[in-house]
Amino acid sequence: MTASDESSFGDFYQHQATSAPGNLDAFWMPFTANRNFKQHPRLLASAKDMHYKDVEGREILDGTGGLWCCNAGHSRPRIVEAVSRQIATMDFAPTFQMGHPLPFVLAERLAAIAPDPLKHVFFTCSGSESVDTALKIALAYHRVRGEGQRTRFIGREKGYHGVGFGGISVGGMVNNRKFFGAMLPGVDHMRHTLDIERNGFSRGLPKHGAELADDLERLCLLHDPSTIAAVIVEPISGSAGVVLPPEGYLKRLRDICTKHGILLIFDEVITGYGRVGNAFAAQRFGVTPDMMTTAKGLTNGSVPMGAVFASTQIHDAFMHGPEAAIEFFHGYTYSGHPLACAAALATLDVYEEEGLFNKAIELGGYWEDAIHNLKGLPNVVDIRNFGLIGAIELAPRANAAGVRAFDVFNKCFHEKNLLIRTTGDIIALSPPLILQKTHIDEIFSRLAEAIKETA
Ligand code: PXG
Repeated sequence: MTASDESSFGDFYQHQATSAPGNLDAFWMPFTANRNFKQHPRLLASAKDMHYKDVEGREILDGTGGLWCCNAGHSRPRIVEAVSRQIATMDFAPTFQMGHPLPFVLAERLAAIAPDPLKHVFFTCSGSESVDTALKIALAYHRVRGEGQRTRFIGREKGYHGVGFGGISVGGMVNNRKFFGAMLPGVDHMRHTLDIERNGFSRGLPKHGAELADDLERLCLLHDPSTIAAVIVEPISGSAGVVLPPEGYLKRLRDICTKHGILLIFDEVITGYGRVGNAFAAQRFGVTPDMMTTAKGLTNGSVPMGAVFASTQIHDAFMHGPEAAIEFFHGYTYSGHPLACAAALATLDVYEEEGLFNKAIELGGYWEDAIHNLKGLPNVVDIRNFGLIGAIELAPRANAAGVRAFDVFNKCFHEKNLLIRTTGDIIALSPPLILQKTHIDEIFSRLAEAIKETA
């Protein structure tokens, strides 16, 4: 890029920033209060390591890793170079009845960091597609084995599994469901595990609630286990405001699934790639599912990509019948896209070289102490943490749910130069794993000020 290119980009962003709100109208923004945003835009223009810069050049500390995805920090040269090189070499290649080396190389690298026996990888373009892919694999797996009557899925209240029809059906966030009709048939839900009364201000995993896994036994009694294809849960749910699994809960779910021949899917879209220490939460918690859905940190957020990990047993069940026949009628034009593969391979190099899968363990204690220091600030009703994830729950204002946290979010962005994320009245934090203790201090001192200054 030449100097004049750079300045014209600067002008471009400047122009955007000062545009009349009407000019921002064409982009119908996702999961955004569009009219409010367009009155008071928050526009980012560049990013490097732990920081964004907004269109006015103000440096903003990233407390959210973009949207839980930039685990290695922003615009890492190795990833930039890999993607640049790849687009100049081969922009696209089909993976339907054709191939190119990159997705094979990447799948092998991923299989090497995944828990046994999750050694087969199906590529998608997002977390939502990963979830729908895993649900379809589950149905088809049972069918190819002669158990086609297993058609039900079990999700969980407060679950978030993206926005496809499969994902919202097994998901448990009411606003993501209520507008969209009947969704998939044959889905039931377990109760969520958030219990502030018993577990408020827990450090790490909450002590109470492993018995909530027995909801699955009840649903097995209600529907008969032979009708259930799969259970899908996030090891830690993110979007609903960081809901942690009580100690022993995930192991209990695993045992019930195994007992009844039900597949267990961990949706690791936010917990994967080092967010909680180890490559995946499955490893950190010592509980192995039959499939894992991932995205986000896979490419450090740089190029859209998702990956579904399936066990050898699942994969091999499809590899029967005539050799010239397609075994699984599913895939995306961009499954194994060259740019995404190049980005993911470079990302894995950075994770490995910098030991980033250990950071959430190395810094977890410091992070935990720092976030729990916010106890006692005005309106703080709970604090939750695990790995390099944190949540601060605020009391809602009367008749104005979500507004208090949104005010804190705006204050952080505009006045404290800190990017946080809120859902309802919960502040969620998921910083890049490259952060240092000084960044942790900065995040929580700026956030504490914002909470104190917000009525
Ligand atoms: N599963 C889980 C567990 C997720 O967290 C998805 C699936 C869907 O991924 P895609 O790539 O289709 O968006 C997600 C996405 C937030 C937030 O702030 C979380 C997500 C996306 C946007 C915001 O909590 N998670």
